[in-house]
Amino acid sequence: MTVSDYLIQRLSTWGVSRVYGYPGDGINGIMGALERAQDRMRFIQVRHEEMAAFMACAHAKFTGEVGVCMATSGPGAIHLLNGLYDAKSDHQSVVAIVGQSARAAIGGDYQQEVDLTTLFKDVAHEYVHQASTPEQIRHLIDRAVRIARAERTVTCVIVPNDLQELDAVEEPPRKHSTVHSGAGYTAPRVVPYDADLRRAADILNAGQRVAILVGAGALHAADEVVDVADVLGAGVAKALLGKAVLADDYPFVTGPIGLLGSKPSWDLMTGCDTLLMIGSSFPYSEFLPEPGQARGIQIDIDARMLSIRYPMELGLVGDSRETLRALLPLLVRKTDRSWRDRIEKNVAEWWQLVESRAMTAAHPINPQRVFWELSPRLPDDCILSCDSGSSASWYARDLKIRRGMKASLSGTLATMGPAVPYAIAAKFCYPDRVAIAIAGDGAMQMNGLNELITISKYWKEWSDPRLIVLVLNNRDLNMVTWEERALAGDPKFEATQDLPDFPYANYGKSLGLDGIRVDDPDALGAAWDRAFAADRPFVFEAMTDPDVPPLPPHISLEQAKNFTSSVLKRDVDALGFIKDTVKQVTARYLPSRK
Ligand SMILES: Cc1ncc(C[n+]2csc(CCOP(=O)(O)OP(=O)(O)O)c2C)c(N)n1
Ligand SMILES: [Mg+2]
Repeated sequence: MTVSDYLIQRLSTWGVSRVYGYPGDGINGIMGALERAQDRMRFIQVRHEEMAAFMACAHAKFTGEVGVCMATSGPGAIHLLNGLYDAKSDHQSVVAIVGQSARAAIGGDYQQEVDLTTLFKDVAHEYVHQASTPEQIRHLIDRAVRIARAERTVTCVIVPNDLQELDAVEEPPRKHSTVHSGAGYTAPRVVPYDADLRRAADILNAGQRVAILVGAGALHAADEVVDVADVLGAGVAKALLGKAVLADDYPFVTGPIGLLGSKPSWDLMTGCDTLLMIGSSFPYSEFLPEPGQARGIQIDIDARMLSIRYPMELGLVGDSRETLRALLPLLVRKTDRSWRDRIEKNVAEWWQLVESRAMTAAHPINPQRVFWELSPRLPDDCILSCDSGSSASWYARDLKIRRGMKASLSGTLATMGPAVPYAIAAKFCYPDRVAIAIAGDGAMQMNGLNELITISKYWKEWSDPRLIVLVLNNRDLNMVTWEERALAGDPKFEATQDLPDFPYANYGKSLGLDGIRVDDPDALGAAWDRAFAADRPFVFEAMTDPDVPPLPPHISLEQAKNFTSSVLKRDVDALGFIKDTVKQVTARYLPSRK
């Protein structure tokens, strides 16, 4: 058995059965071991190492297990970085295993030699080590996996290529200066002390207008959030990564918050006197209550994330489900339901507004309509992934998620590129569930198109072959175009923003997938039906209008003035914009803090 065989064996001992990666001579030894271990370990070949890191991240997000990615030394390792930062930023357990030049060459500016310990020192700062002897492999793997799981973070093991071929040492000799590690991790039950739960209950019981904000840390606590919201007569807003915490058909769920948020979430936060934040690090404080307006309580498994967005009166370190369960018996049911009634009325009005916006004519297709038609057609247990761009606004606002679905995106890093690789990882984790990737044309041109090749390589092995890639073909880096208009008051700069057209659906077909290009809004419903009835992955290309503003409901008057003046004065798309979307930019669309 070689060091590489043992490394793979140790990963299997930890329950890892799939790695996402790309080969190279810096990891030839490990690739050889993978060939010998095919019955236990599956290698998923991507087009670019960043995609392997995205997939490992999505694997962790969708399964709760550790995700593992592999890359060769030098360029391969460097390519992993953005995907690893995505995982780190969203607190996902990912282990990266990368090659390195031979031990004898290190320090010699050797071919493909990069100081990888330093390169990964930020993204994997909780644990990054380079092996120099076979005895280390056991504890390097044990510690990398355990620390990634326990700290919900990224770790990295660097293995020089000559070391990979040496004889394995499974059990270091029992003598001075050796390390004797074991495998296995059990998550603890983390609940605050009773006295602190009581303090939290006192604050919540004293409040008359309670707002709840949930994030990814509450994904396993749906029932408890519903019960607490019911007792407290509260509304619940969802940070982007917490979209799947609660179904959108609850009348008290105000939906997304922030730049991609909803009006009822804005009203919830500006009107509350008590804020209960659960498992979220939602970054934009200006969408939370003003400091002093509300008494704040936060529950998070990680003390580092407490009281950084709002000065909380009480921060509780705890698992969201366990903590809410322990809190519930201490809460007194609010008899005055007027706050809750107001929230529910706002939510009902909001959904009408969302629908009417979706049905507003645009050229050729209003992107909101694409999502509006999709929502009722979503299969019960589908898995959604979304990219960064205007697509994320419509995903956040228009898509009605239901119980049993999973959904994720790059929440904190907000990088372009994850939608398609996340969906591919979802298909490997749950081959019997439909995956839907939602991406802009910019994201497709950046990397999604290449990953269609990965889909074409693997789809026949999935028990349900359906993976739908929705492409919003607006020939624009639209989210940024709108940010420039609204936030900076600048007109669209075509040199930076315009994208070339590309036949996404036809390209998918050329790869043996199915697809359709839709440019008629009334054809959307039938097109979705076709995509869901397909016997293979499907590229759904919607020709969407870049002049529909994906901007937030809270835009201040100053920003509104900026954008209207830029649009009016200099913007080449201004005429189309004014003609087609002036209906949407109404006073209702632009509430400002009084
Ligand atoms: C790697 C990376 N580069 C740049 C950005 C900045 N950015 C955010 S959204 C966006 C536009 C995305 O365009 P597209 O994919 O076409 O989606 P659209 O907004 O047009 O729907 C850009 C450039 C980013 N978030 N990540
Ligand atoms: Mg675009």
